[in-house]
Amino acid sequence: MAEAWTSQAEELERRFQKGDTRALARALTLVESGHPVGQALLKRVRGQGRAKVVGITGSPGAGKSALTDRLILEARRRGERVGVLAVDPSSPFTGGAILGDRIRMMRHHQDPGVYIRSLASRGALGGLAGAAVAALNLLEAFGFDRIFVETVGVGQSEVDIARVADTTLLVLTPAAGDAVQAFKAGVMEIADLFAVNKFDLPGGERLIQELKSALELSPPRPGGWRPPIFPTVAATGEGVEALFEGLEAHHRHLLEHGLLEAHRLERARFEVESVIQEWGRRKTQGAGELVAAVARGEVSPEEAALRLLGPEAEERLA
Ligand SMILES: Nc1nc2c(ncn2[C@@H]2O[C@H](COP(=O)(O)OP(=O)(O)OP(=O)(O)O)[C@@H](O)[C@H]2O)c(=O)[nH]1
Ligand SMILES: [Mg+2]
Repeated sequence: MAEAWTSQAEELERRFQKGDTRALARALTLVESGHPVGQALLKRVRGQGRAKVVGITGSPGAGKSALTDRLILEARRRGERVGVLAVDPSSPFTGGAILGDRIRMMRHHQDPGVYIRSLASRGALGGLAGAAVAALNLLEAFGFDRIFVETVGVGQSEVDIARVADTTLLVLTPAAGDAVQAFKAGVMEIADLFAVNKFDLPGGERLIQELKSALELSPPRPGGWRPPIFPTVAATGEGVEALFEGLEAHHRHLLEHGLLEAHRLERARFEVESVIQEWGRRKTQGAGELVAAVARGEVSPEEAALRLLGPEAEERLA
């Protein structure tokens, strides 16, 4: 069995390295399901390639996919090869969003310089799953110049995406409640840039003013970066070129201040934490007796955790 896997992995890697997108698709499926062949491939190609990774987050229906679609066009105009990950795209508000994403981004399907993938994976605590970051690493190793990662900003996922991406774009709309959402502790701070999308609707100017005042009060960013605000109409593409320039400016800022490496370290830290969390959850599910002993006060939670994940636990994790 193991031998069959090895040769499968070798064949897949050969095609992957040649730039075969079907091999990429297969690899993503294997990685997402945690299959050993996927893990083996990822281990070998990891660290190849260097993409500008842009996280795009915001409340459901803010226009993240429509804006991503426009940003892809802009990136292509500049000759970049683009990978897109839409993580957990189904939203309770817009419903059927995976289909919506497909339709919105359909025009790129004939373009060999664009690869779009939806992932229906969510982490244990509602944040970004480790599998999504593994998929991102695969896309990067495949050699894309730019990777957009769209996540719905509900709960933990917008904070997670900021740990994983180099540049985080928060998409807001003039719609009631959106500004309140943005002002929630933690969300303002994660955005490197803001897009006030649906600027064709009333209330856009006011939202920009509110954001500006809030930003003046927020703590300074590394290297003195001040998050810019871009009005956009994703439906028509208005403002998207300026927004793209903003993404580029942030990337240059990261380079000039030596901050890119810090972002990569943070992504790796996030991945290790995700693995610990996932293993912990899996092991704890199968440890009813031990958990009961903790409940009775016979074993401390720390002792239990050590028994489940300590040195002897490694072989039992397989
Ligand atoms: N008026 C207006 N409508 C827009 C604009 N951008 C997007 N929309 C519409 O807003 C709706 C949601 O757009 P999406 O791009 O699917 O939004 P999303 O943020 O990706 O949504 P989820 O992935 O479901 O969270 C669609 O009906 C779009 O046509 C805009 O600039 N102006
Ligand atoms: Mg979407």
